[in-house]
Amino acid sequence: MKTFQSRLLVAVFCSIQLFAFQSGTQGPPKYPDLPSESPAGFQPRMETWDYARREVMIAMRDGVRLHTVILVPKGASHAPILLTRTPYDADAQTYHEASAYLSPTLNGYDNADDVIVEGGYIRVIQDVRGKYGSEGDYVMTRPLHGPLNPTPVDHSTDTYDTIDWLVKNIPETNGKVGILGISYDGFLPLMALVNPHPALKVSVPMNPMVDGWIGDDWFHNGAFREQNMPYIYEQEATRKSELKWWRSHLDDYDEFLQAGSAGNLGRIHGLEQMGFWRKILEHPSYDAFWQEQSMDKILAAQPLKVVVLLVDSLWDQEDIYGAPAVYKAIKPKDTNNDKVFLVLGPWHHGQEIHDGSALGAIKFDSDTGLYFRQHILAPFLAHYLKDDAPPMDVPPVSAFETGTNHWRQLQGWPSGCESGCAPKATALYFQPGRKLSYSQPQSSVGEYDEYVSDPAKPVTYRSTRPIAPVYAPGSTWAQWLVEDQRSAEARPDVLSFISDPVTSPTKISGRPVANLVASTSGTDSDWVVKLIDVYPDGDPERPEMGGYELMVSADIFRGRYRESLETPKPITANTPLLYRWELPTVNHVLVTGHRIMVQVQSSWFPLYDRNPQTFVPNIFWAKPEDYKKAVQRVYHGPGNASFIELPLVTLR
Ligand code: PG9
Repeated sequence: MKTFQSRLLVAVFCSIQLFAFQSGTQGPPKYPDLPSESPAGFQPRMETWDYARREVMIAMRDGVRLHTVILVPKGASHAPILLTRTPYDADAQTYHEASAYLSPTLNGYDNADDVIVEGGYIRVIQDVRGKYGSEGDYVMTRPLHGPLNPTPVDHSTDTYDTIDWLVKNIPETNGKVGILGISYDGFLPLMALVNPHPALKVSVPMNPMVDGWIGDDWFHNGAFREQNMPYIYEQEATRKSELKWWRSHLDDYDEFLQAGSAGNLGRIHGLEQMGFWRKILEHPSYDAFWQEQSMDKILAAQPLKVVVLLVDSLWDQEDIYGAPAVYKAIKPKDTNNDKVFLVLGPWHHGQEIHDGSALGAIKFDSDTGLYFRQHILAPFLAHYLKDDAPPMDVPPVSAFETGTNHWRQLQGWPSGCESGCAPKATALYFQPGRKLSYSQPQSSVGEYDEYVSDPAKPVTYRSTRPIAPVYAPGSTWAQWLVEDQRSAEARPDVLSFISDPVTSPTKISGRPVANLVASTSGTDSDWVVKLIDVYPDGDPERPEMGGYELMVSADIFRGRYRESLETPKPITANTPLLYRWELPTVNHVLVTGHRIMVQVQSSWFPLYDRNPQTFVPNIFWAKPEDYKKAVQRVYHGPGNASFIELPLVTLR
C-alpha cells in the first residue's frame, strides 16, 4: 500500500506530465533570439482555490490513455469519488467558469452538480476513448467485447481500469466510487455494471440510452429518427466535434423532405465516411447488431453486484425506453428489494438536474427536479458512499404521479399505489363515431374510419413550423412531447377517437399497449398511436388550458415489422391486420371531467423518416418514385376491434 505522500507525488507528477504532453513544445527553440513567450508547460497556481484540479492521462489495459479531470475539494479526506465518463468533453464540463470555487467551475448543473459539490465528493470526469483529450479509437456507444467488438477493451474494462487507478492514486479518497450520468453518460454507468470494480458502490444511470432500435435514440420500433443525423455527423467527423452539420433550410421539414430518403440526405453530407452511419445503413432491422448491444438484455444476463438508481423521465424526448426497460430486466435479481431503485419524474430528457416545476405548459406545483436531488439523489449517494453511511429512506420506486402532481413512494413498478395495488390491463375500444369506451364494439355498421396518408405532405411532430434542429440555440425540442395535439387533430390525415368525460379519477400506471387493426392500400406503412388527456374547459384555476390535448404516451411502429422485428415483410394491401406494440411508460391520473383521446396517423415528420408506403428492401434507399399516397383504414367492428390496453389502477 502506498503512503499518502507517495500517492500525492504520483498525482502531481501525472499533472506535470499532462501539461508537458499538451504543450507539445519539446527541443530547442527555433528562434533563440526571440523565444516564445509561452512557457513550455504552464503551471496554474491553485493555492487560493477551494479545490484542486488535476488532469491526468490514465493508461488502460491496452496502453491507450484516457484524459481525466479530477477535482478535489480543499481539505477533503476520506471522500468518496463520483465519476462521470463522457463523449462530451471533460474540459468543457469542468471549466464552465474560470473560478477559484468548485461550484461555478462545474457546468452549473451538468450532472446534479449541486448535490456533488454540497456532498463534498471528489469529482472525476473522463473523456471516453477517441473523444476530446483521450487517445484511442471512437466507436459510437462502443459495444462490449464480443462479436460486435473484437478488441479486448470496452466501456466495462475502461471503467474498471479507471476506478482501479483512481482509488490507488487519489490520496484523499475513502476508496468508494459512484458513477453517474445522463443519456450517453447514463449508458456508461450501465456498462460499469458488467464485471464491476469492487470499489464501485453505486451506479446512477439517468435517462440512459439502452436500446437504440426499440425505443431510444436511433429508431423507435423500426422507424428511423432522422433528426439525429447531425448528432452522428458532429460526433464522428472529428475527435473534438468541431465540424458542424450544415443546413440549406431554416425549417428541418423542408430540409429532410427535399432530400428524399435519409440515406440520400446522408450521402449529400458525406455521412458514409463515418463508421456508425454505415452500420445504421446496413442494419435497419432489429438484427443481432442491435440485439447484442441492447443494455437491458446484456444486464439481464449479468449478476447484480452493485446498487443501482435508475432515473427515468416520463416525457423523455430522446431515451424514453431505457431506464424502465433496465429496471424490468434486473429487478428480478433484487430478491431483497434493496439494490435496484427507480425514479420516474415528470421531465424531459435530463430535466431532473434543472428546475422541474413545469414542462412547457404543464405545471407540477413544486420543483420536482429539486425534490429528486434533495430527497432522493443526495441521501442515496451519501448512504452508499460516505464512511458514516447516513441512513436514508429512499423507497425502491419514487414515481411522480402526473395529473395530480404527487410523488408516490412505491415498493415496485408497475404499482398503482403505496399499498401495492396492481394495475389491471383494461381494453379501451375504438368505437364508431370516433368514440372510445370500455365496452366491445357491437355494430359492424361503419366499421372503419379512413384517411389518406401522403408522403409528400407528412404530419409534423411539432405543433408549428418552422421546425428547428433538435439542438439549435433556443430550441424547444425538449418540450415537444407535451405540446398541444389540437394541431394534429385538425389535420384530415389524423384520426381522433375520444371518450366521454371520466366520472372518477382514472389512473394509468405502466406501459399501455396499442392493438391497432388497420389496413393500407400500400405495401408498407407507419402507424403512430397517441394516448392523450383532453382537459375540460372552464377550469377556474387555469382557464388557458381549456381543451388542451396532452400526450401522456405515444409511439410509432413501422408496419413491415408486424410479424418479425428482425425480418421485414411487405404488408398485404387493403387487408385489416393487427399491429400490436407497447407504448412508453405512464404514471398519470385523468382527473374527473377530463377525457381520453387516441389519435392515429402515419407519419411523425421530420423526427422520423417517411415510410414510402411501398415495400422496398431498405427504406434508407427508397427512391422518389417509391413514395406513394395510401388509403389508411382503422377498424373498430366486432371482429376487428382496435383498442388500447390500459394498465388501469383502481384508486382507493
Ligand atoms: N440522447 C443522446 C445520445 C445518447 C446515446 C447515443 C447518442 C445520443 C444524449 O443526450 O447523450
